[in-house]
Parts: sequence; structure tokens; C-alpha cells
Amino acid sequence: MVISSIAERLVRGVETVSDTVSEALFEPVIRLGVTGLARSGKTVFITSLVANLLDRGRMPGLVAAQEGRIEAAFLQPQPDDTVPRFDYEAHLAVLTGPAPHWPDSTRAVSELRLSLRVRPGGLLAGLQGPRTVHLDIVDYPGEWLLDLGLMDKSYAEWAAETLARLRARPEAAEYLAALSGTDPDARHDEPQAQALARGFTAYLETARAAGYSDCTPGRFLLPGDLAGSPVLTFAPLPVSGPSRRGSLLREMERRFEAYKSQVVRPFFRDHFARIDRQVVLVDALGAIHKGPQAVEDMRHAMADILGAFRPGRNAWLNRLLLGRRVDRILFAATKADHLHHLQHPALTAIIEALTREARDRAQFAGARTEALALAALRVTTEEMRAHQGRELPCVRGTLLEGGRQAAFYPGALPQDPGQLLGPARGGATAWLNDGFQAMTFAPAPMQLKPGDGPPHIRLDRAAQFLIGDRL
Ligand SMILES: Nc1nc2c(ncn2[C@@H]2O[C@H](COP(=O)(O)OP(=O)(O)OP(=O)(O)O)[C@@H](O)[C@H]2O)c(=O)[nH]1
Ligand SMILES: [Mg+2]
Repeated sequence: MVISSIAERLVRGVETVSDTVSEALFEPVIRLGVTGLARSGKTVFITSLVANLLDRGRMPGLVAAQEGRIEAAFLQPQPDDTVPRFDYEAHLAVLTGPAPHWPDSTRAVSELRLSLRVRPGGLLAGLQGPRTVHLDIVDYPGEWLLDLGLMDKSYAEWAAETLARLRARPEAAEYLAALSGTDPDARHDEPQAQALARGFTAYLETARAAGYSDCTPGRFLLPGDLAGSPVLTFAPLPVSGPSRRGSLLREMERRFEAYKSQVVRPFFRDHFARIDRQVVLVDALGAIHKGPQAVEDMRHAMADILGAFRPGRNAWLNRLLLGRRVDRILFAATKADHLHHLQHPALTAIIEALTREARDRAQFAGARTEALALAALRVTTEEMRAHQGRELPCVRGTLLEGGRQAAFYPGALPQDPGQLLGPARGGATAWLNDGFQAMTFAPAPMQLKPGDGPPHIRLDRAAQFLIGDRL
């Protein structure tokens, strides 16, 4: 443990030095992390951001583009040979092809390098030639950040905390029943270990569906290519003393440590620790539609996710970061094209309030933060429609189900976000008024003018906040 962290520190030290040298002498690299919970809009965001940085006709809010200082933008092989490449071309093709549709779910880390040749602005304008800035975009599931809390825990501590939580939840009854017939000191028996792990995973799935956000270990719910492997075949057992050799308990301890060192640690070391700028995508409209409990759960999950960006919170992470940190974090409510722009300020206020606690902490730690409502791919148009003597601000698009064109008014969002978050915090199970409808629109076939990227809402503002100062 000690040896590996010293070695890690040395490697990180060398990396940091070489990063700084190459940054000063050669070409600066910005590593942009894109995260969010499942279905929050990460893949669509990255695809549209890259397309709109390659063709900048719709990016007036990105100052360097507006000033015409970006001379060229091109995709390059990424620097990390072992990370899957973000499949930009395939995602763009499904979104903008002749029969457009939404991309499939992606459940792992991926990366893409976009390089920009930029002429300096301001005082340096006439003095320096163009330089190349590399933007490395890293897509990773927000759920993985939740595992940070495991790193400073032993198996016994983790198991005790987890079991205490399970005992208070009806969703865990089945797992706890299976546990009551289990002797942790008995000889390790693989079918029994697997049955326990399956039972525990089933509990995590039910708990997540019921709206709990503390469903860790995160990879149990998003196993990817680790499904069925021993690092995911453990479960919490009651621990009353040191484990015996060859016992079930000893094997569970071993696998828990393997999960930490072979799943959690590499993610934080190889991906998280190297990020400079971060965008956290939030499907706030989806949560509001599901009701107060989903909103409250999302608020908790955001606070947990953002805890990872607060240096000092976790001793293990501090050692890994070596003083490095993310210096800008953007919180973006996605899919804002579900709303007429008259309702966007209300959505922005909600995302601000939803992440306020977490933002205050990050601010405290010196990172700049901003919250905004955006649509990475705008698939609707706006119109006002008369309804019972009132003009309702609607959006029109192609419905995902049935493919029909329809105009749609989702319902009122309160001007004061407290009206949503208050009941959610107080444990309400339904909104007092008519609630908020959600509608899924399909991407529409589009014809892009040369030089224009796909249509969006405020993607340029997001880009300016995230990278504009470095261009
Ligand atoms: N109208 C609209 N819908 C969007 C937008 N972005 C995402 N969506 C919807 O949200 C869904 C999820 O988007 P993805 O980009 O695949 O989300 P993700 O975070 O990559 O999801 P996972 O890979 O499953 O974690 C899409 O299938 C769309 O239905 C947008 O800008 N506008
Ligand atoms: Mg995805």
C-alpha cells in the first residue's frame, strides 16, 4: 500500500513536470471531463460539441471563434493508447444521417482529441504566430465517482456501514434473509459467494430503481466488461473478528481490496486525476417529470458526485492529485429544447439550486463554477399556441414514439426553485399542481449549411466557459 502510493507519486510527479514543460514549450493540452448520471446526455453533448468546434458557424458565444482566431480544427489520434476512442463519427452519423436517431447507451470511459490552431488575441495578436491547443475530451459515467468513498475504508468498515443501511430498507429484505443462513467463517465456496453477490446486486438495482443514490460499489450496476469477474463477486457480510484462512469472509475481503485497487484506483489515477475542466450534465427535466423523490435523489447524487471535486475531502485522493485540481466546473441542465426559451430562466434557476450546496463547496476550494441550461442538439422549434384564452409557450418536434409532429407544452416551472426543491426535501411523493409532462422527441433530418455544426442551445456559452480562456 505504502510502496505503491510512493511509486504512484513518483510517476505522477514526473508526469506533472513533463506536462508543465511541454505546456510551456510546446502545445498546451486541456483535458475536459464530461460526466453525468446515466442518460444525462453525455454522448450527444460530446458529439455536438466536437461537430460545432469543427464547423463553428453556430458558435458566436465562443469568443475565439467569433473573433475568427481559430484557423483550423481537426481530430487527432488521442494520447492514451489503452482508452477506447470516443466513436465520434458513428455517433454523428446516427444523429445527422438521413434517418436520424439517438445514439445507443455507452457505459465506459472513452476519449477523443480535437486540436485547434489558434491565433493569439489581445496584446499578443501581432507578435506571435498561431499555436496549437489540444482538447482531450474524456467521457465517463458519473456513477463511477461515487466509489471514491470506498477508498479509505476497510472491508469490515464498509460491510458494517452497508449492512446498517440495508437493515433500514425493505428493498434489502431478501439479501438479509440469505445472509442469515450464511456463516462468514465457513470455507469459501464459489457458488455461495456468487449467490450472495447476485443477491446484493439485485438489492442495489432495486434500491436504485426506488430512488436511492447511495448504490455503491458503482461498477455492480454498470459492470461493462467486468461482469461476472471476481472483483464484482463480493457482498457485505457481518464481521466479528479477523477472518480465517480459506474462509468465505477472507475471500470477500480480498475481492473488496481487489475492487479498490484494480477498478476504482485506476479510474481515479488514469482519468480523474488528470482532468483540468469538468462539465457535469444533469437531466433535471427528466427528474422533475418523475416527481419530488427523483428530484431529491438527484440532489443527493449531485452532492456525492461533486464531493469528488472538493480537494481535501478524501486523503487517498489528495495523495493522488498532488495539488492538481479541476479549476472550472460547469453544471448543465441538458435537453433544454424541451422548453420554450421563455421557460429557460426557470430551468437555470432550478439547476443552480439543485447543485448549490455542491457548488458552494467547489467555489470554496477555488474552482470557478457556472450553471446553465443547454441543448446539445436542438430538435424542436418554438411556437406560441392559444389554449383556453391563454398563450402557451410550446415547442414543436417529431415525437419519438409514432414519429408524429406535435406541439407540446410541458407545464409551468416555478420561478422560485424552492417550490420544487422544498417539497422534494420534505419527502413529498407528488407535486401539488398538475406536475410536469415529459415528451421525448426524435432528432429531425437536418440540412446543414457549409460551415455550420448541428443546431444547439447555448453550447457556445458552455464552450466559452470551459475552454474559451485558454484559446
Ligand atoms: N431533445 C433532446 N434530447 C436529448 C439531448 N441530449 C440527449 N437527449 C436525450 O437523452 C438521451 C440520452 O442521451 P445520451 O447522450 O445518450 O446520454 P448519455 O449520458 O451518454 O447516456 P449513457 O451513455 O446511457 O450514460 C438521448 O437518447 C435523447 O433522448 C438534447 O440536446 N435534446
Ligand atoms: Mg453515452
